[in-house]
Amino acid sequence: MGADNFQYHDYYLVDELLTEEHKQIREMVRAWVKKEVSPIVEEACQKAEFPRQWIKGLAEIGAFGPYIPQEYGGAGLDQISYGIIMQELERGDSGLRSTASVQSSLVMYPIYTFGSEEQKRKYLPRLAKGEIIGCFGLTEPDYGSNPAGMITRFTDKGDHVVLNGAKMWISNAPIADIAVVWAKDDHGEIRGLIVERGMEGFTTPETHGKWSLRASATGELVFDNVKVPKENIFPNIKGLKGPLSCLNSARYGIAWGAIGAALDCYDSALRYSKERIQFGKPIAAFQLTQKKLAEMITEITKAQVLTWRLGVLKNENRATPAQISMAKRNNVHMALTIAREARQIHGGMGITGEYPIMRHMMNLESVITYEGTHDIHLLITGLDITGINAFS
Ligand code: TGC
Ligand code: FAD
Repeated sequence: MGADNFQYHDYYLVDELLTEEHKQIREMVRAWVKKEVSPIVEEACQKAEFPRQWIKGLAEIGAFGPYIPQEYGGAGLDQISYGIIMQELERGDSGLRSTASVQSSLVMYPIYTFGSEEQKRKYLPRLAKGEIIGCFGLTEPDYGSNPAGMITRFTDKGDHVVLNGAKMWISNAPIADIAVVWAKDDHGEIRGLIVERGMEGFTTPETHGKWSLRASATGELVFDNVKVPKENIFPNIKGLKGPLSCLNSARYGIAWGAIGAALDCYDSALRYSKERIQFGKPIAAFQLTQKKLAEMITEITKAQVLTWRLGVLKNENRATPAQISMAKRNNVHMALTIAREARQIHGGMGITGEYPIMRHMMNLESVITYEGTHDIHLLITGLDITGINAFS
């Protein structure tokens, strides 16, 4: 990739709604992304490799468990800080943000919220330091949008349980030391368990051939009569609301993150359009180019305001799951549309790794699918406003 000349855009002065601490966090994460991510992300994607050195850096900038209390190793920050971190990481690459959001929202959050004191003390500080990496197993080969139907289950054997089944499309699986797994017990009730790498019968085959999120490791979780100690089961949660609560936190982070990808595409398109001369003029001088750019900054600005407000509600514990769904759906679609338009502005150069556009565009095809597809989030809004369930 060429030099990272990214400039932030804040058309409605949303910065005035942030604290000095928020802005300092943003500068610190942005500087780390410029120094450690931008120079190697293109090659990592081309080779479909997750650069493991990012783990130490992510831990150092506080991207693992930003809002987990300090007594458990987290940074004890507010929800807007968490969002800002996700935005800056996804400005670098959605796969990088994925690694941090899975560790924070899908592994540390459930351990902190549903775990026993022993589980919290055992895992959270090490996850925050990046000494261990976690993943989150909900989706199965036959149950994606409808996780309630999952068939992975465990049987009570006295002091331990025996786990059987498989999870698919799991971010971080190939590099994970632990997996937060959602499975049914003997009564058909969904429970959460912590499965550790090294437990006999537990494997994590990597998923190859992705055209999207290539700098993020994705895999399966396969459980073949895995003996899991009972103390690894979350004591404080039963039912689908357990994993779905974790998704609220991750979807919130994605709503912020998508703005980062959109800003990177817009910024690159704006700069390119002023430099690229056709018909004796910069292409920015043509009305059709200006229409694209003006619509991009309009949509980014709307998303920035929406997401800031969601952050305030989240800080006050008032953000509803449906409000989070609306922001995730809107912002990811906005970012994907902007990536496609930015690709047009870059002409042929837009398909090369010289610019970040095509990489963001391909990544966002996953982001619009995972954590609930675009249409599932629409139906969540539909249910919220009509009271009628249109899922089944
Ligand atoms: P439903 O009957 O509506 O709900 C079952 C129970 O759950 C409660 N609930 C929630 N609780 C907390 N937060 C939410 N967002 C919740 N939504 C529902 C609900 O109140 C009920 O509680 P209770 O006490 O009555 O039992 O469930 P349903 O089976 O009809 O499904 C609803 C649906 C379709 C919306 C849901 O299953 C869904 O969201 N599907 C999408 C699946 C999904 O998002 N999977 C994501 C997998 S993880 C992932 O993609 C990680 S990518 C990570 C990365 O790399 O960044
Ligand atoms: P399906 O559920 O089969 O959906 C296919 C299509 O049907 C979609 O367009 C969907 O909107 C539509 N559809 C389904 N039901 C309805 C309905 N009722 N009404 C209207 N349309 C409907 N999962 C994890 O558990 N952990 C992870 O870490 C994780 N990481 C991922 C990383 C990547 C790169 C990807 C691609 C996925 C990841 N996932 C993960 C899985 C992800 O959450 C699922 O892919 C997603 O929930 C959709 O499930 P599915 O792929 O089975 O699609």
